Amino acid sequence: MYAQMIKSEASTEDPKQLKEFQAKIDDNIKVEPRDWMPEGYRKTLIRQIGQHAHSEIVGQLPEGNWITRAPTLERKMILLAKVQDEAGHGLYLYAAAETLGVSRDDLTEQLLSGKMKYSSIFNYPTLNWADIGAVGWLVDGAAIMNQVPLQRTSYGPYSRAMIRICKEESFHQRQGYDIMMKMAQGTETQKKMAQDALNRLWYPSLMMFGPSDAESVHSTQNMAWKIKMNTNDELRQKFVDQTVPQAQYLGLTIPDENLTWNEEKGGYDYSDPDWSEFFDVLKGNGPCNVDRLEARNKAWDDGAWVRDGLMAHAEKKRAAKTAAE
Ligand code: BYC
Repeated sequence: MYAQMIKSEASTEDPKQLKEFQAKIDDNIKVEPRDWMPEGYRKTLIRQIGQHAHSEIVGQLPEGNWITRAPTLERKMILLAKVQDEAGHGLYLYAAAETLGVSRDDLTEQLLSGKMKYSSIFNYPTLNWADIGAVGWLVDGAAIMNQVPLQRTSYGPYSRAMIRICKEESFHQRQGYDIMMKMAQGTETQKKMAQDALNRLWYPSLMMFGPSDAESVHSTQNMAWKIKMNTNDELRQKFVDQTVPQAQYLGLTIPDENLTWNEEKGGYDYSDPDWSEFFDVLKGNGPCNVDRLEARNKAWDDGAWVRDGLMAHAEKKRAAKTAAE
């Protein structure tokens, strides 16, 4: 009986179709919404794109927190534009996920109930203005490192969304670095704030790339399907190598005593983040997990009247159209 069950599950997908699908991926032909795809491919994409969309939406919270307290009108306008961009990124990504047969309401419900994840980084607080600089520099910097290769990902709608998103992310990273420059070249207190922000956000930024390759559950299959283009450790290494000279230029110190240039590998040796902290944050125990979900739930409840109004308007229009026919 059990053997039969396994057999019937395994036989639900035609080996010939699976082989043709893999050949298409290997030839770098994009998979489009109406094409046949293995169920595992579809589910994985919904998970990854959904998590990514939620990250963009929740990612507005730590920065939005500082819009009213930005130090100048110019900084306020820039931050406002950046946070609005993140909302737009969330929308492109939800739209890409919807092409896989999941509804946006479904995804939202899973975020609000805590069933679906968003990036661990957004469970850390932004305590002062220097943190806004460090978020733009490090968090958007890490996001770009991960997302530039995703422009070549195998699923067409995701890949096209990533092209648009990456254009905006590089502006985000530069605005963060610009804030850090001002702080690092400012008064002693400002420089201390910049260093303190780097100290607190460095390891959480390294965690954004996911667990080490040895611990990564999905990497092997997702790389074969080209849903993911690099391993977590490859991207983390590239991020460290890119960021160290940027910190040196700012006159700031990366909080890692083991950081040394390794001539042989052509990259820096660095200390791993505390992985027990990472897994704890994923379980919901980070400094801001509860606040973030409460804020999203409140926004959803507060927006009920808008959704009701839109539905009532659509219903009225439909009724008027039917009456006229
Ligand atoms: N946070 O097998 P693995 C942004 C989970 S930037 C939370 O390696 P995978 C933004 C993973 O989901 C951030 N969870 O997984 C920037 C899996 O758990 P489940 C968004 C994480 O998927 C600035 C488990 O750990 N970017 O939005 O192959 C401003 C095992 O990991 C994290 C993206 O989402 C994490 N850091 O690789 C505003 C990019 N890392 O689901 C907004 C697209 C791992 O099995 N995503 N997990 O329970 C990816 O490239 C991949 O999903 C990851 C993880 C590299 C993140």
